[in-house]
Amino acid sequence: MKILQTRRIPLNSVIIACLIALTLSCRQQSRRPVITMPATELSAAPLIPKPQVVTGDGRAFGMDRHSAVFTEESEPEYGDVGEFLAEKLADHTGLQLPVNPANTDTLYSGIYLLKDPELHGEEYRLDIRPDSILLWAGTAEGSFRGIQTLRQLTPDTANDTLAAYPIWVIPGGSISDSPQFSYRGGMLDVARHFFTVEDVKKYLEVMAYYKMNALHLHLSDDQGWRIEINSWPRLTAVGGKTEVGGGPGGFFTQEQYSDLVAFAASRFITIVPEIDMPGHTNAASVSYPILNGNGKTPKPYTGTRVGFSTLDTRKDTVYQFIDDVVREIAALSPGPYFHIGGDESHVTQPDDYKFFIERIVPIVRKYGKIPIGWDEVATADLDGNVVAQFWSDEENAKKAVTKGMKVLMSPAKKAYLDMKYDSVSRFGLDWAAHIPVDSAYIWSPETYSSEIPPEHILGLEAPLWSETI
Ligand code: TNX
Repeated sequence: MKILQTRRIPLNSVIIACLIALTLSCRQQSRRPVITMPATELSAAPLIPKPQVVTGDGRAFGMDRHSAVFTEESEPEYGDVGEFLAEKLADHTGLQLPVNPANTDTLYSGIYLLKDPELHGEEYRLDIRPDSILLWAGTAEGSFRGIQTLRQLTPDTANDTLAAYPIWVIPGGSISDSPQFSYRGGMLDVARHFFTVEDVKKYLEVMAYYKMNALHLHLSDDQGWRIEINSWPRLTAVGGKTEVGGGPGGFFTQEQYSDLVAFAASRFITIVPEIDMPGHTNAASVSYPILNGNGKTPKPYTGTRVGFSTLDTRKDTVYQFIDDVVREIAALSPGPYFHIGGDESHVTQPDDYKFFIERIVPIVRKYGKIPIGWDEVATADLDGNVVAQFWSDEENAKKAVTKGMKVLMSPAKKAYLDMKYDSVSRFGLDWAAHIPVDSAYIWSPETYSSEIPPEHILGLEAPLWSETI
Protein backbone atom coordinates (compact mmCIF):
# COMPACT_ATOMS: atom_id res chain seq x y z
CA MET A 1 0.00 0.00 0.00
CA LYS A 2 1.30 3.45 -0.88
CA ILE A 3 1.08 5.69 2.15
CA LEU A 4 1.53 9.08 0.56
CA GLN A 5 -0.91 9.57 -2.22
CA THR A 6 -1.02 13.01 -3.75
CA ARG A 7 -3.71 15.07 -5.38
CA ARG A 8 -4.01 18.48 -6.92
CA ILE A 9 -5.77 21.41 -5.34
CA PRO A 10 -6.86 23.99 -7.99
CA LEU A 11 -4.25 26.70 -8.16
CA ASN A 12 -6.69 29.59 -8.06
CA SER A 13 -8.05 28.29 -4.78
CA VAL A 14 -4.57 28.17 -3.36
CA ILE A 15 -3.84 31.73 -4.44
CA ILE A 16 -7.09 33.08 -3.05
CA ALA A 17 -6.56 31.23 0.17
CA CYS A 18 -3.04 32.60 0.53
CA LEU A 19 -4.17 36.15 -0.09
CA ILE A 20 -7.19 36.35 2.12
CA ALA A 21 -5.90 34.66 5.19
CA LEU A 22 -2.79 36.14 6.73
CA THR A 23 -2.26 33.10 8.83
CA LEU A 24 -2.13 30.77 5.88
CA SER A 25 1.11 29.56 4.45
CA CYS A 26 1.65 27.61 1.28
CA ARG A 27 4.23 24.87 1.33
CA GLN A 28 5.50 22.50 -1.23
CA GLN A 29 5.87 18.95 -0.03
CA SER A 30 6.82 16.16 -2.40
CA ARG A 31 4.82 16.70 -5.59
CA ARG A 32 1.81 18.29 -4.07
CA PRO A 33 0.96 21.77 -2.82
CA VAL A 34 -0.07 21.62 0.80
CA ILE A 35 -2.09 24.28 2.56
CA THR A 36 -1.64 24.82 6.24
CA MET A 37 -5.01 25.99 7.39
CA PRO A 38 -6.10 27.58 10.62
CA ALA A 39 -7.68 24.92 12.80
CA THR A 40 -8.16 24.24 16.43
CA GLU A 41 -4.79 23.33 17.84
CA LEU A 42 -4.87 19.55 18.28
CA SER A 43 -3.89 19.66 21.94
CA ALA A 44 -6.91 21.93 22.61
CA ALA A 45 -9.42 19.71 20.79
CA PRO A 46 -12.31 18.70 23.08
CA LEU A 47 -11.84 14.93 22.99
CA ILE A 48 -13.77 12.67 25.35
CA PRO A 49 -12.33 10.64 26.94
CA LYS A 50 -9.12 12.60 26.99
CA PRO A 51 -6.38 10.69 25.16
CA GLN A 52 -3.15 9.82 26.97
CA VAL A 53 -0.77 11.90 24.81
CA VAL A 54 -1.73 14.64 22.35
CA THR A 55 0.89 16.66 20.47
CA GLY A 56 -0.23 19.37 18.06
CA ASP A 57 2.02 20.71 15.30
CA GLY A 58 -0.03 23.69 14.13
CA ARG A 59 -0.69 22.12 10.73
CA ALA A 60 -3.83 20.44 9.47
CA PHE A 61 -5.36 17.84 7.18
CA GLY A 62 -8.07 18.94 4.81
CA MET A 63 -10.74 16.28 4.45
CA ASP A 64 -12.67 16.86 1.26
CA ARG A 65 -14.11 15.22 -1.84
CA HIS A 66 -10.62 14.05 -2.81
CA SER A 67 -10.15 12.04 0.39
CA ALA A 68 -10.42 8.27 0.63
CA VAL A 69 -10.08 5.60 3.27
CA PHE A 70 -7.47 2.86 2.80
CA THR A 71 -7.23 -0.13 5.10
CA GLU A 72 -4.62 -2.78 5.81
CA GLU A 73 -4.96 -5.13 2.86
CA SER A 74 -4.42 -8.42 4.68
CA GLU A 75 -6.90 -7.62 7.49
CA PRO A 76 -10.60 -7.76 6.47
CA GLU A 77 -11.69 -6.55 9.93
CA TYR A 78 -9.81 -3.28 9.36
CA GLY A 79 -11.84 -3.00 6.15
CA ASP A 80 -15.05 -3.17 8.20
CA VAL A 81 -13.71 -0.43 10.47
CA GLY A 82 -12.95 1.65 7.37
CA GLU A 83 -16.51 1.16 6.07
CA PHE A 84 -17.88 2.20 9.46
CA LEU A 85 -15.72 5.34 9.43
CA ALA A 86 -16.81 6.29 5.91
CA GLU A 87 -20.48 5.80 6.85
CA LYS A 88 -20.21 7.98 9.96
CA LEU A 89 -18.26 10.68 8.11
CA ALA A 90 -20.94 10.66 5.40
CA ASP A 91 -23.65 11.18 8.06
CA HIS A 92 -21.64 14.02 9.62
CA THR A 93 -20.27 15.84 6.57
CA GLY A 94 -22.13 14.54 3.53
CA LEU A 95 -18.80 13.45 2.03
CA GLN A 96 -18.88 10.02 0.40
CA LEU A 97 -15.32 8.84 0.95
CA PRO A 98 -14.48 5.71 -1.05
CA VAL A 99 -13.05 2.81 0.95
CA ASN A 100 -10.13 1.05 -0.74
CA PRO A 101 -11.05 2.46 -4.17
CA ALA A 102 -9.97 0.24 -7.06
CA ASN A 103 -9.18 3.21 -9.27
CA THR A 104 -5.54 3.93 -8.53
CA ASP A 105 -5.31 6.58 -11.26
CA THR A 106 -7.15 9.04 -9.04
CA LEU A 107 -4.97 10.90 -6.59
CA TYR A 108 -6.49 10.79 -3.15
CA SER A 109 -5.59 12.33 0.18
CA GLY A 110 -5.68 9.19 2.23
CA ILE A 111 -6.91 8.19 5.65
CA TYR A 112 -5.02 4.98 6.31
CA LEU A 113 -6.07 2.37 8.87
CA LEU A 114 -2.89 0.39 9.35
CA LYS A 115 -1.66 -2.46 11.45
CA ASP A 116 1.22 -2.03 13.87
CA PRO A 117 1.88 -5.31 15.71
CA GLU A 118 3.77 -3.40 18.40
CA LEU A 119 0.49 -1.90 19.58
CA HIS A 120 -1.87 -4.01 21.69
CA GLY A 121 -5.61 -4.37 22.26
CA GLU A 122 -7.41 -1.06 22.27
CA GLU A 123 -4.23 0.99 21.90
CA TYR A 124 -3.82 3.21 18.81
CA ARG A 125 -1.68 5.99 17.40
CA LEU A 126 -2.92 8.72 15.12
CA ASP A 127 -0.65 10.82 12.92
CA ILE A 128 -2.47 13.70 11.28
CA ARG A 129 -0.34 15.21 8.55
CA PRO A 130 -1.13 17.80 5.90
CA ASP A 131 -1.33 15.17 3.17
CA SER A 132 -2.61 12.08 4.98
CA ILE A 133 -3.90 10.63 8.20
CA LEU A 134 -2.28 7.46 9.50
CA LEU A 135 -4.06 5.48 12.17
CA TRP A 136 -1.99 2.66 13.60
CA ALA A 137 -3.34 -0.16 15.78
CA GLY A 138 -2.44 -3.74 16.58
CA THR A 139 -6.05 -4.96 16.35
CA ALA A 140 -9.26 -3.97 14.57
CA GLU A 141 -10.61 -3.05 18.00
CA GLY A 142 -7.77 -0.57 18.51
CA SER A 143 -8.40 0.83 15.05
CA PHE A 144 -12.11 1.18 15.91
CA ARG A 145 -11.30 3.15 19.08
CA GLY A 146 -8.95 5.35 17.05
CA ILE A 147 -11.52 6.28 14.41
CA GLN A 148 -13.75 7.65 17.18
CA THR A 149 -11.01 10.19 17.89
CA LEU A 150 -10.98 11.08 14.22
CA ARG A 151 -14.78 11.47 14.22
CA GLN A 152 -14.58 13.76 17.25
CA LEU A 153 -11.90 15.84 15.51
CA THR A 154 -14.03 16.35 12.40
CA PRO A 155 -15.66 19.78 12.68
CA ASP A 156 -19.39 20.22 12.24
CA THR A 157 -18.89 22.85 9.60
CA ALA A 158 -16.58 22.91 6.61
CA ASN A 159 -14.30 25.69 5.53
CA ASP A 160 -15.75 27.02 2.26
CA THR A 161 -13.31 29.85 1.61
CA LEU A 162 -10.20 27.94 0.61
CA ALA A 163 -11.42 26.10 -2.42
CA ALA A 164 -14.42 25.78 -4.67
CA TYR A 165 -15.55 22.87 -2.55
CA PRO A 166 -15.90 22.42 1.23
CA ILE A 167 -12.93 21.27 3.28
CA TRP A 168 -13.24 19.87 6.80
CA VAL A 169 -10.08 20.99 8.56
CA ILE A 170 -8.66 18.44 11.00
CA PRO A 171 -5.93 19.76 13.32
CA GLY A 172 -2.51 18.20 12.76
CA GLY A 173 -0.15 16.39 15.09
CA SER A 174 -0.17 13.02 16.78
CA ILE A 175 -2.12 11.17 19.44
CA SER A 176 -1.06 8.05 21.36
CA ASP A 177 -3.81 6.51 23.37
CA SER A 178 -4.78 3.44 25.35
CA PRO A 179 -7.48 2.98 27.98
CA GLN A 180 -6.79 3.34 31.69
CA PHE A 181 -9.54 0.81 32.46
CA SER A 182 -10.39 -2.34 30.56
CA TYR A 183 -14.12 -2.11 31.39
CA ARG A 184 -15.89 1.09 30.34
CA GLY A 185 -19.58 0.52 30.52
CA GLY A 186 -23.02 1.97 30.27
CA MET A 187 -26.13 0.42 31.76
CA LEU A 188 -29.64 0.73 30.40
CA ASP A 189 -32.66 -0.21 32.51
CA VAL A 190 -35.07 -1.67 29.95
CA ALA A 191 -37.23 -3.05 32.78
CA ARG A 192 -38.84 0.01 34.43
CA HIS A 193 -39.69 1.27 30.95
CA PHE A 194 -39.09 -0.90 27.93
CA PHE A 195 -36.79 0.30 25.16
CA THR A 196 -36.97 -1.19 21.68
CA VAL A 197 -34.13 -2.77 19.72
CA GLU A 198 -33.83 0.47 17.73
CA ASP A 199 -33.57 2.53 20.94
CA VAL A 200 -30.85 0.28 22.31
CA LYS A 201 -28.93 0.49 19.03
CA LYS A 202 -28.99 4.29 19.26
CA TYR A 203 -27.60 4.03 22.78
CA LEU A 204 -24.86 1.69 21.53
CA GLU A 205 -23.93 4.19 18.79
CA VAL A 206 -23.45 6.94 21.36
CA MET A 207 -21.43 4.62 23.58
CA ALA A 208 -19.17 3.64 20.68
CA TYR A 209 -18.46 7.33 19.96
CA TYR A 210 -17.05 7.65 23.50
CA LYS A 211 -15.04 4.41 23.24
CA MET A 212 -17.15 2.55 25.80
CA ASN A 213 -16.93 -1.22 25.50
CA ALA A 214 -19.66 -2.80 27.67
CA LEU A 215 -23.44 -2.39 27.68
CA HIS A 216 -25.06 -3.81 30.78
CA LEU A 217 -28.74 -4.50 30.12
CA HIS A 218 -30.94 -4.53 33.22
CA LEU A 219 -33.38 -7.11 31.83
CA SER A 220 -35.70 -7.74 34.76
CA ASP A 221 -37.21 -5.88 37.67
CA ASP A 222 -40.40 -5.61 39.68
CA GLN A 223 -42.16 -3.80 36.84
CA GLY A 224 -41.26 -6.10 33.94
CA TRP A 225 -39.37 -9.07 32.53
CA ARG A 226 -37.75 -8.22 29.20
CA ILE A 227 -36.14 -11.29 27.67
CA GLU A 228 -37.77 -14.37 26.21
CA ILE A 229 -36.96 -17.57 28.12
CA ASN A 230 -38.18 -20.61 26.18
CA SER A 231 -38.42 -22.90 29.19
CA TRP A 232 -40.45 -20.35 31.23
CA PRO A 233 -42.69 -18.65 28.63
CA ARG A 234 -44.97 -16.81 31.04
CA LEU A 235 -42.07 -14.56 32.08
CA THR A 236 -42.62 -12.52 28.94
CA ALA A 237 -46.22 -13.54 28.12
CA VAL A 238 -47.28 -12.20 31.52
CA GLY A 239 -44.30 -10.45 33.12
CA GLY A 240 -43.35 -8.59 29.94
CA LYS A 241 -46.65 -6.77 29.65
CA THR A 242 -46.20 -4.13 32.36
CA GLU A 243 -44.00 -1.11 33.02
CA VAL A 244 -43.84 1.96 35.25
CA GLY A 245 -46.88 4.18 34.84
CA GLY A 246 -49.03 1.49 33.23
CA GLY A 247 -47.60 1.53 29.69
CA PRO A 248 -47.57 -1.55 27.45
CA GLY A 249 -44.09 -2.85 28.41
CA GLY A 250 -42.49 -5.23 25.95
CA PHE A 251 -39.64 -7.70 25.70
CA PHE A 252 -36.83 -8.88 23.42
CA THR A 253 -37.28 -12.20 21.68
CA GLN A 254 -34.11 -14.29 21.78
CA GLU A 255 -33.60 -13.44 18.12
CA GLN A 256 -33.83 -9.70 18.84
CA TYR A 257 -31.45 -10.04 21.77
CA SER A 258 -28.96 -11.88 19.52
CA ASP A 259 -29.32 -9.09 16.97
CA LEU A 260 -28.36 -6.60 19.69
CA VAL A 261 -25.39 -8.74 20.74
CA ALA A 262 -24.17 -8.80 17.12
CA PHE A 263 -24.75 -5.08 16.60
CA ALA A 264 -22.81 -4.35 19.79
CA ALA A 265 -20.00 -6.72 18.75
CA SER A 266 -19.64 -4.87 15.44
CA ARG A 267 -18.83 -1.84 17.61
CA PHE A 268 -16.52 -3.87 19.88
CA ILE A 269 -19.02 -3.60 22.72
CA THR A 270 -19.86 -6.56 24.97
CA ILE A 271 -23.40 -7.03 26.24
CA VAL A 272 -23.60 -7.84 29.96
CA PRO A 273 -27.05 -9.30 30.70
CA GLU A 274 -28.53 -8.78 34.17
CA ILE A 275 -31.27 -10.76 35.83
CA ASP A 276 -31.82 -9.00 39.14
CA MET A 277 -32.42 -11.37 42.12
CA PRO A 278 -33.48 -12.29 44.78
CA GLY A 279 -35.14 -8.84 45.11
CA HIS A 280 -36.57 -6.81 42.22
CA THR A 281 -38.45 -9.96 41.16
CA ASN A 282 -42.13 -9.06 41.34
CA ALA A 283 -42.64 -9.49 37.57
CA ALA A 284 -41.11 -12.99 37.72
CA SER A 285 -43.35 -13.95 40.64
CA VAL A 286 -46.44 -12.54 38.95
CA SER A 287 -45.61 -14.84 36.02
CA TYR A 288 -44.87 -17.87 38.26
CA PRO A 289 -46.20 -17.32 41.80
CA ILE A 290 -44.33 -20.42 42.98
CA LEU A 291 -41.14 -18.34 42.90
CA ASN A 292 -42.39 -15.80 45.41
CA GLY A 293 -40.78 -15.68 48.82
CA ASN A 294 -43.30 -13.30 50.37
CA GLY A 295 -45.96 -15.94 50.87
CA LYS A 296 -48.45 -13.71 49.04
CA THR A 297 -50.02 -13.88 45.60
CA PRO A 298 -48.28 -10.99 43.88
CA LYS A 299 -49.99 -8.43 41.68
CA PRO A 300 -48.40 -6.63 38.74
CA TYR A 301 -46.53 -3.54 39.91
CA THR A 302 -46.20 -0.30 37.94
CA GLY A 303 -44.96 2.07 40.66
CA THR A 304 -41.38 3.04 41.48
CA ARG A 305 -40.81 1.74 45.02
CA VAL A 306 -37.93 -0.68 45.54
CA GLY A 307 -37.10 -3.46 47.97
CA PHE A 308 -40.47 -5.20 48.51
CA SER A 309 -40.06 -8.42 46.51
CA THR A 310 -37.96 -11.55 46.97
CA LEU A 311 -37.59 -15.00 45.52
CA ASP A 312 -38.08 -17.95 47.88
CA THR A 313 -34.44 -18.71 48.65
CA ARG A 314 -35.16 -22.14 50.17
CA LYS A 315 -37.08 -23.70 47.31
CA ASP A 316 -35.38 -26.04 44.79
CA THR A 317 -37.76 -24.91 42.02
CA VAL A 318 -36.29 -21.43 42.35
CA TYR A 319 -32.80 -22.75 41.63
CA GLN A 320 -34.07 -24.82 38.71
CA PHE A 321 -35.68 -21.64 37.39
CA ILE A 322 -32.40 -19.71 37.76
CA ASP A 323 -30.44 -22.52 36.12
CA ASP A 324 -32.75 -22.43 33.09
CA VAL A 325 -32.67 -18.64 32.82
CA VAL A 326 -28.88 -18.41 33.12
CA ARG A 327 -28.39 -21.30 30.70
CA GLU A 328 -30.57 -19.75 28.00
CA ILE A 329 -29.20 -16.22 28.33
CA ALA A 330 -25.56 -17.35 28.64
CA ALA A 331 -25.92 -19.32 25.42
CA LEU A 332 -26.85 -16.10 23.61
CA SER A 333 -24.21 -13.92 25.28
CA PRO A 334 -20.62 -14.38 24.08
CA GLY A 335 -19.22 -11.88 26.62
CA PRO A 336 -17.46 -13.03 29.79
CA TYR A 337 -19.97 -11.67 32.36
CA PHE A 338 -23.41 -12.45 33.75
CA HIS A 339 -24.90 -9.93 36.20
CA ILE A 340 -26.95 -11.42 39.05
CA GLY A 341 -28.25 -8.13 40.52
CA GLY A 342 -28.43 -8.70 44.25
CA ASP A 343 -29.32 -5.10 45.23
CA GLU A 344 -31.91 -3.80 47.66
CA SER A 345 -33.26 -7.19 48.74
CA HIS A 346 -34.75 -5.56 51.82
CA VAL A 347 -37.34 -8.26 52.51
CA THR A 348 -34.91 -11.17 52.14
CA GLN A 349 -33.49 -12.22 55.54
CA PRO A 350 -29.69 -11.68 55.64
CA ASP A 351 -29.00 -15.42 56.10
CA ASP A 352 -31.31 -16.28 53.21
CA TYR A 353 -29.66 -13.61 51.08
CA LYS A 354 -26.17 -15.01 51.68
CA PHE A 355 -27.38 -18.57 51.12
CA PHE A 356 -28.98 -17.49 47.86
CA ILE A 357 -25.98 -15.59 46.45
CA GLU A 358 -23.60 -18.40 47.37
CA ARG A 359 -25.88 -20.87 45.62
CA ILE A 360 -26.33 -18.97 42.36
CA VAL A 361 -22.67 -18.01 41.82
CA PRO A 362 -21.78 -21.63 40.89
CA ILE A 363 -24.73 -21.75 38.48
CA VAL A 364 -23.37 -18.73 36.62
CA ARG A 365 -19.90 -20.30 36.53
CA LYS A 366 -21.32 -23.62 35.31
CA TYR A 367 -22.42 -21.76 32.17
CA GLY A 368 -18.96 -20.27 31.70
CA LYS A 369 -19.60 -16.76 32.94
CA ILE A 370 -17.99 -14.51 35.56
CA PRO A 371 -20.66 -13.30 38.01
CA ILE A 372 -21.10 -9.57 38.65
CA GLY A 373 -23.41 -8.31 41.40
CA TRP A 374 -24.33 -4.94 42.94
CA ASP A 375 -22.16 -4.16 45.95
CA GLU A 376 -24.43 -5.98 48.46
CA VAL A 377 -23.23 -9.34 47.09
CA ALA A 378 -19.93 -8.75 48.90
CA THR A 379 -21.77 -9.56 52.17
CA ALA A 380 -21.87 -13.22 51.07
CA ASP A 381 -18.92 -15.62 51.31
CA LEU A 382 -17.43 -15.28 47.87
CA ASP A 383 -14.01 -15.77 46.35
CA GLY A 384 -12.14 -13.22 44.28
CA ASN A 385 -13.66 -14.32 40.97
CA VAL A 386 -16.86 -12.35 41.43
CA VAL A 387 -17.08 -8.66 40.49
CA ALA A 388 -18.79 -6.23 42.88
CA GLN A 389 -20.42 -3.22 41.27
CA PHE A 390 -20.03 -0.38 43.76
CA TRP A 391 -23.02 1.95 43.63
CA SER A 392 -23.64 3.11 47.18
CA ASP A 393 -22.21 1.34 50.23
CA GLU A 394 -18.48 1.81 50.84
CA GLU A 395 -18.59 -0.83 53.59
CA ASN A 396 -19.64 -3.36 50.96
CA ALA A 397 -16.89 -2.16 48.64
CA LYS A 398 -14.39 -2.63 51.47
CA LYS A 399 -15.66 -6.19 52.02
CA ALA A 400 -15.25 -6.89 48.31
CA VAL A 401 -11.65 -5.64 48.35
CA THR A 402 -10.86 -7.75 51.43
CA LYS A 403 -12.19 -10.81 49.59
CA GLY A 404 -9.93 -10.07 46.62
CA MET A 405 -12.86 -9.17 44.36
CA LYS A 406 -12.56 -6.67 41.53
CA VAL A 407 -14.76 -3.60 41.83
CA LEU A 408 -16.72 -1.95 39.04
CA MET A 409 -17.12 1.73 39.88
CA SER A 410 -20.63 3.19 39.57
CA PRO A 411 -20.92 5.60 42.51
CA ALA A 412 -24.47 6.94 42.31
CA LYS A 413 -23.31 10.43 43.32
CA LYS A 414 -21.18 10.70 40.18
CA ALA A 415 -21.95 8.02 37.63
CA TYR A 416 -25.76 7.71 37.70
CA LEU A 417 -27.19 9.09 34.48
CA ASP A 418 -30.69 9.15 35.99
CA MET A 419 -29.77 11.74 38.62
CA LYS A 420 -31.16 15.19 37.85
CA TYR A 421 -28.73 17.88 36.73
CA ASP A 422 -30.29 20.37 39.15
CA SER A 423 -33.55 21.22 40.92
CA VAL A 424 -35.29 22.29 37.72
CA SER A 425 -34.44 19.19 35.65
CA ARG A 426 -37.59 17.69 34.20
CA PHE A 427 -36.56 14.04 34.26
CA GLY A 428 -34.63 11.94 36.69
CA LEU A 429 -34.36 11.21 40.39
CA ASP A 430 -32.32 13.00 43.04
CA TRP A 431 -31.91 10.54 45.92
CA ALA A 432 -28.11 10.40 45.49
CA ALA A 433 -27.28 13.89 44.25
CA HIS A 434 -27.83 16.51 41.62
CA ILE A 435 -25.20 15.76 38.99
CA PRO A 436 -24.48 18.63 36.63
CA VAL A 437 -22.34 17.71 33.63
CA ASP A 438 -19.09 19.04 35.07
CA SER A 439 -19.35 17.07 38.29
CA ALA A 440 -20.10 13.91 36.27
CA TYR A 441 -16.83 14.50 34.43
CA ILE A 442 -14.52 15.76 37.17
CA TRP A 443 -13.90 12.73 39.33
CA SER A 444 -11.49 9.84 39.27
CA PRO A 445 -12.45 6.24 39.98
CA GLU A 446 -9.02 5.53 41.45
CA THR A 447 -9.27 8.27 44.10
CA TYR A 448 -13.01 8.17 44.77
CA SER A 449 -12.77 6.09 47.93
CA SER A 450 -9.84 5.19 50.13
CA GLU A 451 -11.52 1.80 50.57
CA ILE A 452 -11.12 0.97 46.87
CA PRO A 453 -7.47 0.91 45.78
CA PRO A 454 -6.79 1.36 42.05
CA GLU A 455 -5.46 -2.18 41.57
CA HIS A 456 -8.89 -3.55 42.53
CA ILE A 457 -10.77 -1.43 40.00
CA LEU A 458 -11.97 -3.33 36.95
CA GLY A 459 -13.37 -0.19 35.38
CA LEU A 460 -16.38 2.05 35.52
CA GLU A 461 -19.98 2.06 34.43
CA ALA A 462 -22.66 4.72 34.08
CA PRO A 463 -26.15 3.32 34.86
CA LEU A 464 -29.26 4.83 33.31
CA TRP A 465 -32.25 3.77 35.41
CA SER A 466 -35.53 4.41 33.69
CA GLU A 467 -38.21 5.07 36.31
CA THR A 468 -38.76 8.56 34.86
CA ILE A 469 -37.48 7.96 31.34
C1 TNX B 1 -31.27 2.27 43.10
S1 TNX B 1 -28.71 1.35 42.06
C2 TNX B 1 -31.43 1.05 42.45
C3 TNX B 1 -32.37 0.94 41.33
C4 TNX B 1 -33.07 2.24 41.07
C5 TNX B 1 -32.08 3.37 41.19
C6 TNX B 1 -32.64 4.70 40.83
C7 TNX B 1 -29.34 -0.01 42.40
C8 TNX B 1 -28.44 -1.13 42.43
N1 TNX B 1 -30.64 -0.04 42.69
O1 TNX B 1 -33.28 -0.09 41.59
O2 TNX B 1 -33.61 2.19 39.80
O3 TNX B 1 -31.64 3.42 42.52
O4 TNX B 1 -31.67 5.70 40.82
